Amino acid sequence: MTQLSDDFDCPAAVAEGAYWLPFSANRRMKANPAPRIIARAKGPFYYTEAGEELFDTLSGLWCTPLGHGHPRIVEALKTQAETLDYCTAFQVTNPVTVRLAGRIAERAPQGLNHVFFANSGSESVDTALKIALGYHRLRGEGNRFRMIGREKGYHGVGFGGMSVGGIVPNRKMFASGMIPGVDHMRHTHDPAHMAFSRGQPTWGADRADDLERLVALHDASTIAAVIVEPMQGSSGVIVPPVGYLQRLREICTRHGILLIFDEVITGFGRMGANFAAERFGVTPDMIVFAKAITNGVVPMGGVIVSDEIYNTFMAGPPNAIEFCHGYTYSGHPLAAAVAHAVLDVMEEDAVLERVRALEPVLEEAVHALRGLNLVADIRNIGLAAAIDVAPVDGAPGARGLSIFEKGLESGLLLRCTGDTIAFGPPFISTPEQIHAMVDGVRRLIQAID
Ligand code: PXG
Ligand code: PLP
Repeated sequence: MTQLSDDFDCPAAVAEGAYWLPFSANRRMKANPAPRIIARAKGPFYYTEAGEELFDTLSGLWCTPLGHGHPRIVEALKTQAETLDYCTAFQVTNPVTVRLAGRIAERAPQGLNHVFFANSGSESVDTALKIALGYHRLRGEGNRFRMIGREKGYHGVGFGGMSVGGIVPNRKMFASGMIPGVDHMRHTHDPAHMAFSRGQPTWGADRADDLERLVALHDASTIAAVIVEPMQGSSGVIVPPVGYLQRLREICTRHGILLIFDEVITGFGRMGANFAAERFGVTPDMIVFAKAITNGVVPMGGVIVSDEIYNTFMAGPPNAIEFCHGYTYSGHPLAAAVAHAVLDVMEEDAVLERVRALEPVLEEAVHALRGLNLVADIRNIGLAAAIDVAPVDGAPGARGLSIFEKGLESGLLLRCTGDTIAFGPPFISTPEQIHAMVDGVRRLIQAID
């Protein structure tokens, strides 16, 4: 099966450096590559070249919730590759992709009925921002060009996404390339008021009033859209306070500002619902999705837009291209076929019910670490949780890195950003696997205390 000869020395090749890893400490990895080279995966486990089994604590990068090597998905991929492996996306289409748009719209909140496909979260975010600009321009409100993001937000790495994003290391190197007119609301994480919250914190809804402050500063007539992750994933599972998203929705509606939910992590089950919009009872004007829609098997992302937005674009001259935007691989048939299999599995195996049943298991497990010396905060919602480990004075991130590396030696592939450990276990995890994952992390934290 493999195209690699048996004598390919992967650790040596990594150390040599032809491959530049994304978002990675390349030199640290090159110093000791072997434990980090994954050879295969099955269900909720990875296996290293050396044969070590690693529990996939973040479902890939939040993208493989149905586990690896799912037979239904593999079958769909093979069949589609034999039937239609690629289809031009501009001016023609194919039934697999068309049907998928309908199935996604059926699962989206009422009124969000139109899907534009891209191939990653980053592309999908930039697509949503461009739709917002186009929408206002078509309505004769071209002065609405500002985008409002939020501190600690992650919206990918495109120029638009990094500009509305609020993660400092992702911004500072590229500060000169930020798109103009972006401002940021404050984030909602304040341990003084909400440490060790289970589910939604009760404090913090009025952080949404920050949007009113920015509207007063810039004037609503200059603001196109507000983009937020309903639950901030990358910056460590920051859960929206009760009433916060509702208040954002009210303010946006009052001022004619589009509300975009970036559901790249929360979409397709992570919150125990198809979308966080449903879980939190707030309907945005656009939903950005990616990741879980294809279980990570083939890249796909997209934007679900309201009838109002779609109809605004569809009102021009009948033969005109309404939206001069799209990707060579938009709506790729292999990705679409895989997405159908994902939606089939989610329905037939009652996956959302399973996530809802696992939510209290994960909640109990992680909050049991409260009281450990180094644990500063614990948060959870849906099948997502995070633990903040107190940083070493003068060396932020050192404990996180140490926990990550020790995890590899004890059967856990962990996601540590800074000193925060995030958990997004596969939906197919057993309660025992979730307890074992958290117990493993308990031992790792105790070991560095
Ligand atoms: N929006 C959100 C909310 C995301 O979480 C993106 C956009 C960008 O998607 P792409 O497919 O372009 O990477 C993301 C991606 C982590 C982690 O450790 C999270 C992401 C990616 C990698 C790691 O939490 N989110
Ligand atoms: N660069 C060049 C030279 C291209 O021809 C294209 C697409 O035709 C792109 C970039 C964009 O690639 P994609 O459509 O895969 O985003």
